[in-house]
Amino acid sequence: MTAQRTLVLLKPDAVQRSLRGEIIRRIEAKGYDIVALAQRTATGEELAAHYAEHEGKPFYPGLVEYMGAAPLVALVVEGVNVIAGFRSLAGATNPTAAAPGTIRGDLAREQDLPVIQNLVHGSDSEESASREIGIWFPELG
Ligand code: YYY
Ligand code: MG
Repeated sequence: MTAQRTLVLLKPDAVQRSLRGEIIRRIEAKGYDIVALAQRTATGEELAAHYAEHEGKPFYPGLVEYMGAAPLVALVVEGVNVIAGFRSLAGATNPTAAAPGTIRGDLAREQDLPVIQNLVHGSDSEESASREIGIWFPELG
């Protein structure tokens, strides 16, 4: 397997809870390389493109609202098999199900909210990674 790139987001809850350093530490400690990093408040256009696969689902409006309400950090992370590898570091979508040792399992918790706040996003396939890197870092796309 040759090196891959994946698109990671440190979601607004990660920024608000000052967990950027802790999450980036885990990515670097694993041995992955951060090749791009930017903090900003996402636009509606970026979020509509990023979450197009979820449009129409019950959690979609809450998801887009939460993701756009405060700054997030977008990163491009590189390494061998990093797409699957980062999703292993992140853990399951629902923080209750996420295993201890993972970012979501250790640092997030389920809450009574319309959307799951789970700190991070990671691309789920090579196709998604290339599409998502093009949304957040057009200069790398
Ligand atoms: O890839 P991943 O982030 O683990 O989950 P997705 O199924 O792609 O969903 C994207 C995002 O939407 C998830 O991180 C939280 C939110 N969400 C939700 O609030 N409620 C669900 N039932 C499913 C997903
Ligand atoms: Mg996903």
